[in-house]
Amino acid sequence: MSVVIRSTGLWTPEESVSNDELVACFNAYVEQFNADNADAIARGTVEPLNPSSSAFIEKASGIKSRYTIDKAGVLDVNRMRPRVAPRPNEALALTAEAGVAAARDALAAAGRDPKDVDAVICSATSMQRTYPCMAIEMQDALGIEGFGFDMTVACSSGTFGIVNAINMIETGMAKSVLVIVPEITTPQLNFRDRDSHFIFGDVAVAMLIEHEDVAGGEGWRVLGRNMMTKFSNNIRSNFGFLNASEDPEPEFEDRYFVQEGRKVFKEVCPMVAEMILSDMETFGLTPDQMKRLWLHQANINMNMLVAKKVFGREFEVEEAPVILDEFANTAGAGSLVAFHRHNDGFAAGEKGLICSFGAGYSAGTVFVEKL
Ligand code: CO8
Repeated sequence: MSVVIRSTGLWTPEESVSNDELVACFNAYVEQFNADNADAIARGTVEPLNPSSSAFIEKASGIKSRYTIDKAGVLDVNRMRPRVAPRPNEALALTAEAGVAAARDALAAAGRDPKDVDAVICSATSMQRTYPCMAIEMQDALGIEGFGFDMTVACSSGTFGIVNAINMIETGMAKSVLVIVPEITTPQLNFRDRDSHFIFGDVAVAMLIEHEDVAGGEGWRVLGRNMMTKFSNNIRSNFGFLNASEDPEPEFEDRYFVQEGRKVFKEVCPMVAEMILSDMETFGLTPDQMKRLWLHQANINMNMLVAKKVFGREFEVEEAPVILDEFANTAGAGSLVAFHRHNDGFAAGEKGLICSFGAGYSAGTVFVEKL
């Protein structure tokens, strides 16, 4: 194969929320709810809410903090959602701004001019709007010619975006493609839901994918890639364009992220480990050749399980790096951010795997080798 991951770029919001800050707000909400509903709770007609805990969050998920586009709104007990100022159509959209910053970082890392890029793929869990495409707005802001389009595959948005870029380069449609993954997740999260209020954070990551002919011997050669999907309702959001026409309009809770976390854990881990091992066989690779696994970042315990099954042994933390502590789950961006942050120390020829998994279910693999 003659396709190369040439460089990566990252954008993070300025503000971060610690578990303790998030839990203090959640617990203040619980106290207020239980006080407001004391009579109904005493009559048994309303269930009391239970408090959250930082210790639970860290142990169950590995998350210690998360970036957000608006800390004050998230931590305001009377609001508990980020505050987003509407922008005029003439201004760059919020998610486009995040994506453009990550893309500029990736271009600078490779010393590339926007004119060197042929196409932009914006791939993320949710798009800020349906049209015009976010990718086309970012393409325009960056000054890239050619074309752009949006795509979405929840947590596998990043890897599926990379695979699309690889396919376009292999078929000769493009020599250089920017994959941009702006994951602004906190507005999609119900911060009043104890089971999930801690899970997500905001970030944007970008990857410049090039034909080896123009990559100048730098970057990571793609050795193989695969995509897999299997329908499941265990991670779902019913947010969509039909909401406004539904009578009655769906409740707040139904438009946001909900999951059966335990079921996801049990079903996805074996599915992904099997996929990785089978893909390795297909591409003539073996687990002992994998110096590092940049896995999807939803839950540290999931990653430990998947990595142990893949390696077939105990492993060191740097062999399957975790960014959950700082970023939390960043949906489709997670495995790409892990790669961005932890791809040091590779000699030419050493190999690794970028792998995502999540809602859909969906899973994607991209095997790479350092040039
Ligand atoms: N504080 C304290 N205790 C709690 C809390 C809390 N916040 N929440 C639950 N508990 C309690 C429960 O009540 C339960 O108590 P009991 O045993 O008395 O019933 C106990 O803790 C254990 O609860 P769980 O069994 O639910 O806890 P788990 O150990 O399973 O951990 C997790 C919960 C962390 C959710 C875990 O199941 C998990 O991470 N599973 C995998 C989830 C996953 O990978 N999901 C992928 C989602 S990401 C994705 O696909 C992208 C979708 C698009 C996102 C779009 C952006 C928003």
